[in-house]
Amino acid sequence: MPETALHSAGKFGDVELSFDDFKKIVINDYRVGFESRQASILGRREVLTGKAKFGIFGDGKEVAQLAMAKAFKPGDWRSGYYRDQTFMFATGMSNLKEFFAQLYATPDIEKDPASGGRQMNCHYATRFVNPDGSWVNQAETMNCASDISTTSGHMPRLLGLAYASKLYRQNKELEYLKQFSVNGNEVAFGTIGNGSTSEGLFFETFNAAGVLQVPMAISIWDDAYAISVPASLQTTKEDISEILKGFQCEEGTNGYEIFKVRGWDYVALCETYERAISICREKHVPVLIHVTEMTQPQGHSTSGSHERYKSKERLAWENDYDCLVKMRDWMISSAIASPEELDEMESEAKKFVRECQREAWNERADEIKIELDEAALAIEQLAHNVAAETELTAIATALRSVIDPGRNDIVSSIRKTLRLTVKENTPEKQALISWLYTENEKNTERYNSKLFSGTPYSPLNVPVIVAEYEDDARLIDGREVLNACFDANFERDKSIVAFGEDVGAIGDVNQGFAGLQNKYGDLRIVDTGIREATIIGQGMGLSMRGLRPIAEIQYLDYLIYAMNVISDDLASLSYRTKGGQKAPVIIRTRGHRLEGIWHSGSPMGMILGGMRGLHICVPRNMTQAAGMYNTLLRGDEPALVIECLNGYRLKEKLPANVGEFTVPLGKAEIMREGADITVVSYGSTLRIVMEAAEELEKMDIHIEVIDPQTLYPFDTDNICGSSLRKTNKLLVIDEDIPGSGSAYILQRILEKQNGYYSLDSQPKTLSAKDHRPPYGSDGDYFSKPSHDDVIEAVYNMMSEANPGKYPAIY
Ligand SMILES: Cc1ncc(C[n+]2csc(CCOP(=O)(O)OP(=O)(O)O)c2C)c(N)n1
Ligand SMILES: [Mg+2]
Repeated sequence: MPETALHSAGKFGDVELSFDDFKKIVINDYRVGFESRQASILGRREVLTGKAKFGIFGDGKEVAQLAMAKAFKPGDWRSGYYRDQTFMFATGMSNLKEFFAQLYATPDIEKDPASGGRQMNCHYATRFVNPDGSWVNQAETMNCASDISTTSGHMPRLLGLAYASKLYRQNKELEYLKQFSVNGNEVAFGTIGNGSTSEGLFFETFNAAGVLQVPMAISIWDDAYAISVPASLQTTKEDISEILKGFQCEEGTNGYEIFKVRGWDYVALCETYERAISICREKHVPVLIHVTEMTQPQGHSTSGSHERYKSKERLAWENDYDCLVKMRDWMISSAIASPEELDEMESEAKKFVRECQREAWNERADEIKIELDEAALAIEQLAHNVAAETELTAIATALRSVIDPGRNDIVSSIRKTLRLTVKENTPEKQALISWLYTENEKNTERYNSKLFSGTPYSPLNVPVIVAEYEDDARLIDGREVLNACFDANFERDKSIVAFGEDVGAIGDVNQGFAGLQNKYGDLRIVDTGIREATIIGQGMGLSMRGLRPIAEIQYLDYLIYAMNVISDDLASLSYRTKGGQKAPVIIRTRGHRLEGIWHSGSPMGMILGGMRGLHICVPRNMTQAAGMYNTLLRGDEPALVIECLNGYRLKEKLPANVGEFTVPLGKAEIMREGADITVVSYGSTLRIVMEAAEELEKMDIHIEVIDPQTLYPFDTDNICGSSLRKTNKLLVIDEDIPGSGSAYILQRILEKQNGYYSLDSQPKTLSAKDHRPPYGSDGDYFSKPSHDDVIEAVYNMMSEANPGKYPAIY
């Protein structure tokens, strides 16, 4: 096993301790570690006996986490993965009862504050949004960003959490934000498994933090495996800190301090963490702590057993080098505790863990039992007066005899009962239906709520302020409207920052930020490397710590490089914490149509399918975009704004209140009235539709053009559905592939807005071709909806309805 220490370890703690105090600390540490191990063992048993569905635990990783917890202070952050229960217990950010409540999927934030029963076990979070939507004082609390299951997916946000401390330390204008930082003295702690360092997100984050020099401390828990795949197939030289040596700071360079330490060596671990974290905290130098020789006493998870793929020798080694066994041996040989003392403490700890487990189980089971009894009784009462008495009695009996029942058993039994009594109508049945409605409401809150934070600070509650124009308002390039909007907002709110590729010195590739870095400084408007995933992570982390980032993705086509972070982490944050965390980052990008295969994308279907949990804004011009930024920067929910790539040089009038007027989200606008066909379009195609409308007018066809402006939320006042009541015909035009963004719009209008009932002909869509558009004007013409395509699509619908008046063109 590798064991070279790149840094020799320092002394144990700053404060001089008596041997008795020292003993107490160590014994307490061991107790926390031992309880954590018991929780893993018991947790696994609960899954194998069917009380919980899946289990993944931190056994074999306890001792390093005890050491890490010693270096963790109020104000600090953790962004980690599913092995960290010991750290969470040791810091007090979680406890055994919450551990079991989550294992049992208890849908209650009092019992599982991390996720309200939504996440698998060992997925941690602290709650930093109060129920009224305000922030808790993060400078005083220990903070844990919500875990996700996708390995390494939590790395990009770690960068942002660390970067916030850099901004809080270096930008004196932020001193008023006292509840988020004390002079940037916080460290963002990351943990990751050895196997997961093979992911691109790990390397992207690692490099970016080295460039930015932020207080980020990454611990790699190295157990030499990633499920069944050994280090030889994961990591060059089978040693991650060895290959990252080039990142080591040298005289006069930026970079990392890199440490390597064995996962069973309590003393070395405490010394290493103390030393590493003080460098990180004081100097804002990122550190890597590679913890080797870790084990997995129970294997990877409850899904399989490691005996299948680990050799006998490896398994024997894991037994011998179990970190708790080694710590125990060391405590005895150093006269810290006798075997008898430890035996006694261990047996008490076992009892305590068992009690916590029972309480967590009983609290959940008792609640369900009450509901189940009510439901079964209501079914039995209904059974007496209906034809299907025997079947209903059987349903009630079956429900009462379910072992470890869930709410699905209850609700499903009621729904089946209602199907069997579809032709009956008795007071008992009405009672059952109303019971179901009441429970459904509670279950919706338990299982379906908080996709968005939905607080009083939501952008949906931002007051509408209309754009005002002076009589002699200047006609300027669209990009200048945006530039004026950003300028006003940067002036107004010191917590706003913007960053991305080419955003700083040149003010973005289309000059929306031109001149603003000079005016507001390079802590507020700044260039980044080419690293889309961590640009989003950077935004996420900053926004979780009270700053207002605009994270720029240079072109919409490159959003794919950040989709994993946006979809897995950002979009699910509010939902998976049941509103306990929020990250109001604004993602700015530009797209739809310019040139060639990778600069003309309009993958709205991908976005709508993968980013539920963000507002999706598709402004038709830069003035509307500015109004949306004004709204979003005053709200507290994440959003994507897609500017029209071909619109920056088109002339627009400058509103007098360019930094103040707001465009409300979800409000569609009728761009042109007409009685023949409702045409719904957005973004770059909208202009083509408006031009086509002129020519169609000459052909005696009057289209009503509607711009939904935002795709999520979509037309909350049913403007599209109402328009259909007049025109009875619907055409949706966009430049995504067929059946993608346009299919979503159809679903909203036909199903949600009941538009189907107003139609007198088949609803149609006009989209781009199935492939991406080739380079050049011809490529565009033959791939994306053109002026001609729009006219013909509209005309053909009219022709189909009235061929006499509108004969086929060709
Ligand atoms: C992106 C992604 N790919 C694959 C998985 C499936 N998976 C879950 S854990 C795991 C192994 C992780 O190994 P390692 O990083 O070494 O952590 P360990 O479990 O050994 O502590 C894999 C492949 C996942 N959750 N996410
Ligand atoms: Mg591993």
